[in-house]
Amino acid sequence: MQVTIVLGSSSDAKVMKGAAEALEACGVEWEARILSAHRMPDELKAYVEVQVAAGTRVFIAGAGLAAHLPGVIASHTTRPVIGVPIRAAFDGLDALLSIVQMPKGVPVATVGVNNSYNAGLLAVQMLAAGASETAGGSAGGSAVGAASGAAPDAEELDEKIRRLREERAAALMREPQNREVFK
Ligand code: AIR
Repeated sequence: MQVTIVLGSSSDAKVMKGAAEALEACGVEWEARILSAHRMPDELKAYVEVQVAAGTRVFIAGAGLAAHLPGVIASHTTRPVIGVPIRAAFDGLDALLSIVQMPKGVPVATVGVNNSYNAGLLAVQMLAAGASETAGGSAGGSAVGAASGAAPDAEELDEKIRRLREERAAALMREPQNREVFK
């Protein structure tokens, strides 16, 4: 699978579903597992190593409170990690700061509080950027995230991302305008 999603608790599942939805919309393979950085540190390290060996190119990790999960994953791999701060207390500010304030040398890309959908999209964009160097579309429309682990086609991924944005814009255009906005 191209993308691995890790949740700090089953209580994060509802919020983290958005990441899977974005990946599904782009046809990217994903796998998810619940592993707490604090409650299951050894299992987490082992899982990260297994997933990297299995071909994971990007990790998405969501956690609330003292949200160290994305940072700990980043400490165990050089694959990019996208952190999703989850609102469990303090409007999610505790989780946001825990995720975004990584020390120099171990970066974590951070999306907005509860915005797991954006984490999924960002992962697809990372795959597309990597694919343009490796596959460069030369595979001629190969399946996105093929089970073989082949690099996804960059143009195909870009097209899917653009289509999703256009769908959102079109939905906004259908919303009431002018005085209707406040009704
Ligand atoms: N969490 C779990 N282990 C370490 C942390 N920071 C987070 C989970 C969840 C919150 O703690 O990601 O958002 C509450 O978890 P629970 O399991 O008590 O519901």
